Amino acid sequence: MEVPRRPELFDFHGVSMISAFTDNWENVQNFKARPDDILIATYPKAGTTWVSYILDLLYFGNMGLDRQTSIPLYDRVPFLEICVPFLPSGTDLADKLPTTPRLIKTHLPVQFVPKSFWEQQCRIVYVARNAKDNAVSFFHFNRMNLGQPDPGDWSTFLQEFMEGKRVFGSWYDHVNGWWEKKQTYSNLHYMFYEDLIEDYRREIDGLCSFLGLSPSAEEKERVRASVTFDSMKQNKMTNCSTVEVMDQKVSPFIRKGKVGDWKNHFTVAQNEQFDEDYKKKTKNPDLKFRFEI
Ligand code: PPS
Repeated sequence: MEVPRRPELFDFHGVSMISAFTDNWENVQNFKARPDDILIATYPKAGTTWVSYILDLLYFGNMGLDRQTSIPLYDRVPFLEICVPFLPSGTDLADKLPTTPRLIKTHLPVQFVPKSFWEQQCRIVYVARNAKDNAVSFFHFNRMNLGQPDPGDWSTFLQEFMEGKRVFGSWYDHVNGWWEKKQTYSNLHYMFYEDLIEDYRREIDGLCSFLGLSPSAEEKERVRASVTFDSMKQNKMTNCSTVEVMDQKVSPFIRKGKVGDWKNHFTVAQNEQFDEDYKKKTKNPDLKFRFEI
C-alpha cells in the first residue's frame, strides 16, 4: 500500500503553515461572520475539542439525541481554515451551519483572523495551554496524524517548536498576540487549559457569564458529565475515530489530558534549554502559565 505523503511546512506571511490551511485563503479572509457567531480560537492542542464540546452542549445539548449521536463534533463546530481534497472546506461547512449561534473553530494567529469577526464584534473564546504540555501533545498529534508534517524524533520536534517551525507558527507569538488583542477587544474571553483542569465548575461559570448563558444546575451537571476526559475519549463524535488520516493506534487523539505530562518527555537538559529560551521569548509579565497544578 502506498504511504500517503506528509505535507511540507512553508513560510506564509511570516508563519509556518501547510497548504491544508492556506489553500482556501481568499474564502477564509472574505468569510462573512455574523454578530452572534462564536469563534473558538487556540494554538493547536490547547483544549480546542474540549471547549468546543462544552459550548456545543451548552447551546445545543437539548436539541435531541440524534445530533449528539450522529454528527461528529468537527461538523458541528467547523474548522474555519481547513481545506482538504474530498471534504467540504471549513468555510463551506460554516456557511451551511443550520444553528444559531454558529460555533466556529480556528487555530489562526490573531493577525490572520478574517476581519468580519472584528467588524461584527463576535464573541471569541481563546484557550491557551502551557508551552511544555502543548509541545508534547502536538508531538504525539503529529505522529498519529498523516495530515501533519513529520515530527521527527522528540528532540527535533521540540527544537522546531521552540523556533516556531510547526503548523500555525510560534506558540509564543500565538498566545501573546491573542493576549494583546484582549486588551483592546472586550468580546474576547481568554481561558487556560490548566484552569479548566483545576476547577472545571469555576471556569464554566466564567464562560457562561461571558456568553450570557444561565444554565440550570441540572443542565450544567449534564454537560460536565459528558465532557470528562473519559467520556470524550469513548465518544465517537468527539474522539476523531472517524478521521482517516489519524492513526489512533500510534497515539489516541484524546490522549492523556493532564497538566505536567511534559515531565515524562523533557530531559533535564532539554528543560534547562527550554526555560532559558522561554525567558527570552515571553516578555509580557501579565501572561502567566502554570506548568503544574
Ligand atoms: S486540536 O487537534 O488542536 O483540535 O486538539 P485540541 O483539542 O486542542 O487538544 C487536544 C488535547 O486536549 C486534551 N483533551 C482533554 N483534556 C482534558 N479533558 C478533556 N475532556 C479533554 N478532551 C481533550 C487531549 O487529550 C489532548 O491533550 P493531550 O495532552 O495530548 O492528552
